[in-house]
Formats: sequence, structure tokens, C-alpha cells
Amino acid sequence: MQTMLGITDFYRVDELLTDEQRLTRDTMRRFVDREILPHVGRWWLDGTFPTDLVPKLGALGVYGANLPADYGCAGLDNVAYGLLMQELERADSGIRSFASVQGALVMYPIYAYGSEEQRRAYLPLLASGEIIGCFGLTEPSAGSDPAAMTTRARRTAKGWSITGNKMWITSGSLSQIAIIWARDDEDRIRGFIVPTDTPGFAAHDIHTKASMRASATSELVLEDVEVSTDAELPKAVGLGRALGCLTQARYGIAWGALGAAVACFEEALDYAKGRIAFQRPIAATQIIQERLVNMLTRITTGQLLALRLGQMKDAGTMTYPQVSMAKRNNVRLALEIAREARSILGGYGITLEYHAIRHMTNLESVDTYEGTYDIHTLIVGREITGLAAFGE
Ligand code: TGC
Ligand code: FAD
Repeated sequence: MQTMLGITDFYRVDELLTDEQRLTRDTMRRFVDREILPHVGRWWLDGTFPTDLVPKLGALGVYGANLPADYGCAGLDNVAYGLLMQELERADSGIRSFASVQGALVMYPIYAYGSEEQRRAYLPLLASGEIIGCFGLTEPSAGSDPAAMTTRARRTAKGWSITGNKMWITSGSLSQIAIIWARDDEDRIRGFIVPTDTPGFAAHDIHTKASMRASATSELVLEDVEVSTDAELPKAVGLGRALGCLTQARYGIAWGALGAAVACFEEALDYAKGRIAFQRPIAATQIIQERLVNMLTRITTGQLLALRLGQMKDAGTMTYPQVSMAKRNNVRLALEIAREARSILGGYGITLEYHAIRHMTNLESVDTYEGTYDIHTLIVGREITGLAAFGE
């Protein structure tokens, strides 16, 4: 089979994929080329998330694609799921983020910690994109350390009353449901499915972003939001449950970031071959060649890391420190490649006529969210030394 990936598949990783994985990727690739790439620069500049994409991505089976078909999901393996994230982020990290949150942070906790009634009620609607969800863990004063959260869930005669603020919430203002993490009366962290039209719930978009502009990012305000016991995710008790969702999302990000890296590398290579300076293409200079070789080497190592991680996830042996290593490595390599690409494009690189600067500023967010680069250093550091360098 002819690879569609060309030079960015330097180690012929394509040959390690199944026909179904290749088909999934190639279908997504064509959709991204046709429906997203021609418009994404404009969406980003305007600061709008393209909501008309939501049902189209649902029809392609993107949301929760690695969850079982019984609940209206695509039932793909984790490598195929990773390839979907990679293709989406080749277009824009914000569009991939939307899909990551819907699948890994909203559908996954309902699937893993919800009752059978909750699964049947919500998963098919989320899979098709008929409803949108968001995930509220971070607070204005509790990001890297979510255990410091102050949002409270108090028991009432009919269920729960939730009060608190959540910050930096992807898709917050677009959502019909929010997965909200809060402390109960016994100080245990619990997860709830909160309908966003419940009185006392408000979402305010953050409009001053210089990153992730084709994505809605909101502050959530919950003031005595009364929900019934049906809102409680029965198995979502303890911080570990919230962190378990992050493992799913970080897995997808480790793949997704490679898509942004490939887009930047291809753009820089193409430009360097055509750009003449000192009577020769800049690609014929040693410095530009070294930079391109470094970029492609890092992409190749990232691809091998992601593929092996996916194989371990499918085998049920993947651990969360392994996910941290891949998220940390692949996002940072993508960010550095985007910066290199931006620089190779010279002055043109600061415009949105090219993709590099959009990817570059988006990747600053990706490097920060889902655990900052530093936090993943500490997670892997704790794993290899047995000593925690954060907290008590
Ligand atoms: P710690 O003692 O380490 O852990 C408490 C319990 O949880 C377990 N655990 C995990 N389980 C599954 N997956 C993980 N990633 C896990 N990390 C920890 C752990 O084994 C323990 O279990 P048990 O049974 O022993 O109780 O807890 P800690 O409070 O010391 O926290 C450690 C730390 C810093 C690693 C953790 O708080 C952390 O990961 N912080 C980063 C926060 C973060 O990533 N927030 C992301 C918010 S969501 C988001 O950014 C969405 S962006 C949009 C998009 O995805 O596109
Ligand atoms: P802090 O935790 O305040 O960290 C600030 C700096 O200190 C960082 O450089 C960090 O690495 C460093 N630092 C912190 N602790 C240590 C330590 N012990 N040792 C060394 N250095 C340390 N959250 C959600 O819940 N849901 C979402 O949908 C969501 N979407 C997001 C979308 C975007 C665009 C962004 C930017 C963020 C989003 N987040 C979301 C929040 C994100 O997860 C947090 O921003 C992230 O976890 C970091 O938390 P913080 O911003 O509070 O930074």
C-alpha cells in the first residue's frame, strides 16, 4: 500500500499498522484536508470554535472512538484512536482538544465510573455530537495540584448542592453537560454529571487568549447548583479517578502533538526548498539541513514512542508514568519543531498565511495543560527514584 505520509514516515512506521488503522487515518486525513485546513487560520484569527464540525466529527466516529460499539462508539483499538488525534492536530490543537475532552474526559468517566443507566443515557448522544461535554477539574488556585480544590458538594435531601469555580475549561460555554469534580462532606473528591442549564451554573469565555483561539476556554461558576443523586458518578470517588481520566487524554495528546509537528516540518521543508537566499535554496545550506534533520529525527522518535505506548494500552499493560513520558516528550518536541519551522519561514512565518505560528502558540497551551512539562518530569522522576519531589 502506498504510504500517504512521505518523508515524515522516515522509519516506515506505516508498515507496522493494520489495514484498518491505515484506513481510519487516511479517511480522517482527507476530511481534515477538505473541511478543516482551508478554514482553520480564519477560525483561529476570529477566535471562534467551528460548531458545525461537531456533528461531522461525530459521524466519523471520532468521539470516544476507543470505547465500545455497544454505546454508539466506533470501538477502535488505541493505535487507530491515536492516529485520529494525530490527524486532527495536524490541523489545529484546539480542534483535537475538543475531541479529546469529549471522548477522554467526558465519555471515558461516564463509561468507566458511571452506572449502566448513565452510560445508555449519555454515551450515544456524546458519540454523535448531539450533546457536548466539558471536564471541570482545574480551579483558579488549583491547577498542577488538583488535590487543593475547594469546590464543595454538600448532600441535600434530594441529592447534592455544588458550589465553586473551575478555570480554563475547554468547551465550557458550548456544553450541555459538565463533569465536575468536588469535595464532599467527608472531604473525598467525587465526580458528577452536571447539566449546564441547572440554575446556579454559568460559563464565561476567556477572550484574551493568544493560543488555542479556535477553541472555547471558559471559567465555570457554580453557585448552589442543585442536582439529584442521578448526577453522581457512582465509581468516581477519590482523586485517582479524576487522574485516571487524565491518563486517557494524555495518551491522545502524545499522538496528537505529532500531527502538529509533522505539519510544521512539512511546511518548513517545502518553504526551504523554494526560498532562495544568496542565489541558492536555503535548504541547500548546512544549517537549515541540520535543523531539518533534527526535526525529523525527533518526529521519528516520537512516532515510535506513541506506537509502542498504543500497543501497551491495547495489551492492558500501559502505566500512567509511561503516558507521562510520552506526553512530555512528544508535546515538547512538537513545540520546539513549531518554533524552528516558524524561524525557517523568516518574516513570512509570523503570518497566519502559514501554519507554524498558529501551531507554535497552540502548543504552548498543550505543553501546559494535562499536566505541565514539569509535572510530567516529576511523575516520571518519582517512578524511577521512588521519591516524590512535589507535595508532602
Ligand atoms: P497521587 O498520590 O500521585 O495520586 C493519587 C492517586 O491517584 C493515582 N494516580 C493516577 N491514576 C491514574 N492515572 C494517573 N495519571 C494517576 N496519577 C496518580 C495514584 O496512584 C494514587 O492512587 P492511590 O490508589 O494510591 O490513592 O496524587 P497527588 O495529589 O500527589 O498528585 C500528583 C500529581 C501532581 C501527579 C497529579 O496531581 C497531577 O497529575 N497533576 C496535574 C494536573 C493535571 O494534569 N490537570 C489537567 C486538567 S484537565 C486538562 O488540562 C484538559 S486540557 C484539554 C485537553 O485535554 O485537550
Ligand atoms: P500552576 O499549577 O500554577 O503552575 C505554574 C508553573 O509552576 C508551571 O510552570 C508548573 O510546571 C510549575 N510548577 C507547579 N508545581 C510545581 C512543582 N511542584 N515543581 C516544579 N514546578 C512546578 N483544566 C481542566 O480541568 N479542564 C479543561 O478542559 C482544561 N482545559 C485547558 C485548556 C487550556 C487552553 C489551558 C491553557 C488549560 C486548560 N486546563 C483545563 C487547565 C490546565 O490543566 C492547567 O492550566 C494546568 O494543569 C496547569 O495548572 P496552572 O495553570 O494552575 O499552573
